[in-house]
Amino acid sequence: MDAPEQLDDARYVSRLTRDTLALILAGGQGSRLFELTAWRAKPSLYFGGKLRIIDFPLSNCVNSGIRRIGVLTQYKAHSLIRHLVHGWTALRPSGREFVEILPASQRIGGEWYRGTADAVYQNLDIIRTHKPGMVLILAGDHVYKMDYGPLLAAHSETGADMTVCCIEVPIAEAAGALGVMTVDDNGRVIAFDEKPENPTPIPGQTELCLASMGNYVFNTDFLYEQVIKDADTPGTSHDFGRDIIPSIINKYHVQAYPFRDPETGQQAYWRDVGTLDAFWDANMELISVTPQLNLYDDRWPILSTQEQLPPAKFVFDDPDRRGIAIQSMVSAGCVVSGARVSRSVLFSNVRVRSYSQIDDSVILPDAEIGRHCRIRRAIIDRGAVIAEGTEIGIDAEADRARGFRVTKSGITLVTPDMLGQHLHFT
Ligand code: ADQ
Ligand code: ADP
Repeated sequence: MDAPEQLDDARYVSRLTRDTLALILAGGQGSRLFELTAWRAKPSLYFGGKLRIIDFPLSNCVNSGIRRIGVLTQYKAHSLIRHLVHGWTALRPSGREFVEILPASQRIGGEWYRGTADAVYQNLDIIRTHKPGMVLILAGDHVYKMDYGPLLAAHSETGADMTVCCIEVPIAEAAGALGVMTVDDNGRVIAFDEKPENPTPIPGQTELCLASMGNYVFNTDFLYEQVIKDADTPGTSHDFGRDIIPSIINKYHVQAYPFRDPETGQQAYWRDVGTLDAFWDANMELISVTPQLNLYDDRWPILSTQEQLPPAKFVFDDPDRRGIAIQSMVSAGCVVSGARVSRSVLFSNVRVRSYSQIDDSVILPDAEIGRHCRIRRAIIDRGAVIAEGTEIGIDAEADRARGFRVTKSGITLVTPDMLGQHLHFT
């Protein structure tokens, strides 16, 4: 018979979540999002009408019972830090419960974070003060709902030194974009290639490979050893996927944890909104009748910081000027007056004026659409003021000629910079 103390450890996931420190890596650039990340880091990108991408890993932590969280920031962090300070860092801060911002600040030597492993290395003294039993390292730039409890339980049960979360993805999607692994019959990682051009398929499958989600569990002492060793190794890029995982799989126990939908056991929802098309698609998916990502599930709420705003308003004062939105998500503070919005996502405080029509578009907060505009298949960035009579997404060549960015699949991005406008803060 096990001693009661041991039984507790084995049985209660909450023991593990309480003993874990989560570090969310939020310093990445997101260069394939072009002007949408010209002034903000990818984790700070807006998503789903009310949220920012960082709200997903943060909410996942809180919902999983992990209440000690550090967010590592670097690239264009102003909007991200503002969001964290307004909403997250105020969450009952205490020694056992906090969201702490860990910006690159040349705390060791004169370098900014040289890579993901270096970002952790440069905060080792801070991590040590929290004395976690395990460290959960999370990418800050993916949209998904995941209970990290079963992951920590699996890590602890397999006795691994490190566990890598993985998901089955089409080979074409992973090629050059994601870390790809091969596992043995026990789920132990036996090969790992960072962003290979020709990913190794899952045995017996030709189309799918096992990709890393960029989420890792480490036993704390093992993490310390590895990042210290990496910091002193010449020629490394100080990256978990590129350097650390490939260097340890033969010597240590690295386990894969397949992320599946807990209810169906099938492929879970996980999106890397790394391109403008993926960003547009992922937002558009939400307006379908039953999207795979349910934002209305109060058992797993995605928390965020919200301004106090009045309700969305639809002004309909004359049969020619019907202010309506159909098959759309419209956030608080919006006013759709005498205009028609369909299959679109309107973030907070958007104004749409009379005789305009918006279809299949994602309109970020504070944008203003003047009268007689026609907008389709577009992303309008925060605060952009679209002048009366503007057409966007109708003629790609005309859009490009005006300096807008049109993707291969025909999504048009318009930002305040492209319109020669300076952001004003509301
Ligand atoms: P990428 O996402 O391409 O691949 P990377 O650019 O290192 O890897 O970003 C990982 C995370 O760290 C992101 O959330 C990013 O914001 C953040 N980040 C990047 N550089 C940082 C820095 N200097 N300081 C702080 N944070 C930083 C990784 C893995 C792959 C895996 C994919 C899944 O390397 O193996 O498949 O994530 O998307
Ligand atoms: P978000 O919309 O993500 O909240 P912010 O509006 O907070 O982003 O802007 C992010 C940062 O980028 C701020 O520091 C802001 O001053 C800066 N910024 C945005 N647009 C411009 C611009 N055109 N020129 C200079 N700085 C800009």
